[in-house]
Amino acid sequence: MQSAALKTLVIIPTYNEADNIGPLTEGIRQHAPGVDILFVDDNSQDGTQAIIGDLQAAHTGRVHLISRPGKLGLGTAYVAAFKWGLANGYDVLIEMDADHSHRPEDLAEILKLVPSSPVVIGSRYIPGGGTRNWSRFRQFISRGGSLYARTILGLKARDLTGGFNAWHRQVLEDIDPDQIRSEGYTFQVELKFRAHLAGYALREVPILFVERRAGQSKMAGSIVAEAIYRIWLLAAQRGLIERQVVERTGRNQGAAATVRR
Ligand SMILES: Nc1nc2c(ncn2[C@@H]2O[C@H](COP(=O)(O)OP(=O)(O)OP(=O)(O)O)[C@@H](O)[C@H]2O)c(=O)[nH]1
Ligand SMILES: [Mg+2]
Repeated sequence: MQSAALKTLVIIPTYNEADNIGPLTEGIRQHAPGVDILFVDDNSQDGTQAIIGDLQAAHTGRVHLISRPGKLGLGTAYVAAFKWGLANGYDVLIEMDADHSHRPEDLAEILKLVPSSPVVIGSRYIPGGGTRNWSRFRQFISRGGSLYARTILGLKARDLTGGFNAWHRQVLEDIDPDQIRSEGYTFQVELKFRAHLAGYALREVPILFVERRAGQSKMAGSIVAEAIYRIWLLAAQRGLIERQVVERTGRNQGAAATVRR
């Protein structure tokens, strides 16, 4: 299938990203003119929603907004957006951060692989990928986090915690993200773990992750501690998740792997 034929939605959760979303939208329109954009805003207090309103007026029918009453977290923002995208007939749903950490030029590279790959992961940790403006400590935490999750969960992909990923609608229908209870970085790990258990190959594309230009970082030590515990919880739930996948798809994992590559 040609990528032009695939109706594609880029999902961008926002919490106080007023300075970022205008330039980001322009960058996406330039590098990936075929995609629509869905913002999920959690009642930002810095005027983010007013700017989204301006963007909607400037790009009629191509920019959408889910407005939630308060800061409800990234995981539930993505779940709400996935449901909206599936209900509105999108074939491909892509996660992307608002703070310029994820570059529109890398979105274009991800889109090239989307027609042939049901799951495409933007990866900092394969050749050609990387991070810019990150402290050694932050790099250590992120690399260590992916290695830790890979080892415990038995996944081959190198960048498990990243949130710049593309999903064919069938994958999301098979893995039912609504079942996910993980938050923070583990939400991204659990999406990939579920897709793997459903038999999908996790195809990685190199990306350059750039530290946020504007706005406030929300990284905290408690997030790391939570991730360490939640990966073990996920490993313990492997059997349960496999049963959920079999119930939803009517096929076992081996059969799924054969069907889905
Ligand atoms: N809707 C919504 N968006 C959120 C929430 N928390 C973070 N975001 C957005 O999710 C994206 C990723 O969050 P970031 O805070 O950039 O997370 P990070 O990149 O891991 O860490 P820093 O950039 O260092 O803060 C950004 O676009 C945020 O605005 C939330 O609770 N709700
Ligand atoms: Mg960020």
